[in-house]
Amino acid sequence: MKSITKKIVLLGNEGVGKTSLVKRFVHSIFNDQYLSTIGIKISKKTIQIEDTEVNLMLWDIAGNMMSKTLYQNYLKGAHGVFLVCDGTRPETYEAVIQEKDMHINVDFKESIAYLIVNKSDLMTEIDKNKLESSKVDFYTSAKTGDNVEFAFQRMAENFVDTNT
Ligand SMILES: Nc1nc2c(ncn2[C@@H]2O[C@H](COP(=O)(O)OP(=O)(O)OP(=O)(O)O)[C@@H](O)[C@H]2O)c(=O)[nH]1
Ligand SMILES: [Mg+2]
Repeated sequence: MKSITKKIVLLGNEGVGKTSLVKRFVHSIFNDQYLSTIGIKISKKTIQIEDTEVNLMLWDIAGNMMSKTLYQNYLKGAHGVFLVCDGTRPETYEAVIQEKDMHINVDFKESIAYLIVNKSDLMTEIDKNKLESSKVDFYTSAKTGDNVEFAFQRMAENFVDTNT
């Protein structure tokens, strides 16, 4: 079997659920407690797509790092970027839209960037109407697990050349 290794970075403000998404995807667990990430945490999960083993290196970057220039370094060599916001906090959505349009799509053009609106389990119709749905790639809930595996799977599929 073919084996490839890809780096995926998760970005977004504090408390939007980046660590929770990784834990849900990698370990199938969820915790209501909020333990802010310090710096960066790297996790690994291997999934199989067709005849390819895809090793995903997941770089979970603390939200409070986003204001610091140091965090640019962590993006280097990223094959994929998940920009994560909290669907109940519009300011976190504005922040990732800005980050995606002004920075990721400009300085990291070669990486695939997806926008995730997390905490869909808490979202009301009013919350949904505040977001421009055309800019959203996935609505997820790390709590219920809704769409989480699907989002990572979709990302991984980009890395696999299905013609070979
Ligand atoms: N209801 C609900 N709560 C969530 C969801 N995802 C995360 N949370 C909660 O939101 C809080 C923050 O989650 P984290 O995963 O720690 O957020 P983070 O983005 O890693 O935060 P930083 O590490 O500070 O950048 C925790 O209390 C989680 O339990 C979700 O989909 N639904
Ligand atoms: Mg975290």
